[in-house]
Amino acid sequence: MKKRYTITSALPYANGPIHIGHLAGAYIPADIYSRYLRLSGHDVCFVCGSDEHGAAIPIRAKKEGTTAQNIIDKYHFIIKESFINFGISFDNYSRTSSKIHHETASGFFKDLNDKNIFIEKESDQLYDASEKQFLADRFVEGECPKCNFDGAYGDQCENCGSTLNPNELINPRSKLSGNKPTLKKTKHWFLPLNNFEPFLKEWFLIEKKDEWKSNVFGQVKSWIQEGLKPRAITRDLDWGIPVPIKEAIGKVLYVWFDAPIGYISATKEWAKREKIDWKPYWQDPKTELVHFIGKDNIVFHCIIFPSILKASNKYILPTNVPANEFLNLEGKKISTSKNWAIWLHEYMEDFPEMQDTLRYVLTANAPENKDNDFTWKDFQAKNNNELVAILGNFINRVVVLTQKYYASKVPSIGALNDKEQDLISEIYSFPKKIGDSIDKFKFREAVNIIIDLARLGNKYLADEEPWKLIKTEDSEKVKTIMNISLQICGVLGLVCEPFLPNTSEKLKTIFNIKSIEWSSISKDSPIVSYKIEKSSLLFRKIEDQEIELQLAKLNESKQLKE
Ligand code: B3M
Ligand code: ZN
Repeated sequence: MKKRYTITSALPYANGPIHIGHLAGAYIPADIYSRYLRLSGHDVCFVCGSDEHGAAIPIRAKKEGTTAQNIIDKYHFIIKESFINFGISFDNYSRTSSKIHHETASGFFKDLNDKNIFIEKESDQLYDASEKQFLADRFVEGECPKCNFDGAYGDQCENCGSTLNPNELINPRSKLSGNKPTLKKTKHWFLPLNNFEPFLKEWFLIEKKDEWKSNVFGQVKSWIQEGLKPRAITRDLDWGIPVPIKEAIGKVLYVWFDAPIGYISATKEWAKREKIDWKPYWQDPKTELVHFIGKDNIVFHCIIFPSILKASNKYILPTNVPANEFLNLEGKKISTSKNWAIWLHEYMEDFPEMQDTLRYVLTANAPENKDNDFTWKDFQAKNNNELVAILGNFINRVVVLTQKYYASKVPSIGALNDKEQDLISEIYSFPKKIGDSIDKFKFREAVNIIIDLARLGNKYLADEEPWKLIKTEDSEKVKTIMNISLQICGVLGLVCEPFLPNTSEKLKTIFNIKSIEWSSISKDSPIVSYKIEKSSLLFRKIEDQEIELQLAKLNESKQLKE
């Protein structure tokens, strides 16, 4: 049955470029999923955009001696370009500084305020007297009350993942001046999450129990069971979306209130461009809403945003939030501040034309259920031993033999014996197997199945030895062997599209085939053309030297920061 899907990837903060951890966590899986659903004939809207509010942006501006506006303008385009380079097929990549987003987010606030959902409260907040500024979220740092990590932010500890209130930090210090903050009274609007507990228990704990990934379910369950507290959704800041009521002049919406609404704004912007109605994508209960995020964003997507959507009374709730764990790099946590990262724009310079290799490695090694490690050695091994030696090698052999024996014309298939009949059935069972894994968000498993199909092809050629047979009186049989091998290449070309889009394009050109709907890939209409084209290089070997260079670069850039 054809369905409508709204798919989102976490909005990256426009305060720096993006690295492999981002790509592995929220963008590649979402892209695989979206491409697969489109190929399956579903109606898909896949959106994202830059998150341009929040404290991190003015802090970065201060550090670089520039304005917040300059920061977002610079990084929005750098990030957008990285996504284009790596083939992330967003239907729209928007930004939260857009007019449509300001209107949409203010509209949500006004609507919920009119419905008396919020509570207003005066409280003591950390204040930097020398900078004359309240210190929420990332403006303040200190020791985490839960794990004692000294470097927790006012809203979250990145070491243990706890969500925090700035007042809970031990020995807080201002990120603006380094001074010890004082306390000052201020009024804020709160979302009383405690009121949403019955809803969350019903919707989440009961309905989602068996469907969601266990790492996500476990985290959300423990938050709900610990008991939820009201959460401030306004801030005393001069960067953000002004709170649209007169009692709150000078205050802005909390970035985590407006950012997820950015998914809706991005959909509106897209629908306007496409001249279609955006509403079914967010308001039709038959639409599936799927959020792809990293594990540090779980609470916002599984508790806070669903509560906001529920309160609005018009919107659908997420069908699933297949959050990933973290990707480490060479055994250590990826860190922007320590420059322990592989930046996508730098990867592009060192490995041009090798985007699919990185997509492949990050998928085969995705931190789906637990944190995982990226190492340059493993990157090299996966490229050389899997993409080059298995997939590339099989394709190359088939192309070369077809050229040599049949001048690039596809030979016709003869009468099939039982073994060959079984083989054909097996080949055409792959798309379904791969699709089933994607449906379950098991992208590692899915990409491994693709390599298995290429393995099957290599084994077939090794077993049949057409290069020997061609010299005997059985040479007619070689036609069948090559025809079947060409069908394997054709199926590979189609099923690798969600994972390796560039490779898929090349394979479709070489084998003269067109994309067809995923479920129509069947032995009844064999995936072969009447001739093949000249081959282009699919994958190249990565030398030891290149890897040593990358390792040296990583250690060097880290030392520069220290
Ligand atoms: N910008 C946080 C992050 O990059 C945030 C995601 C927003 S998703 C609505 O971790
Ligand atoms: Zn902690």
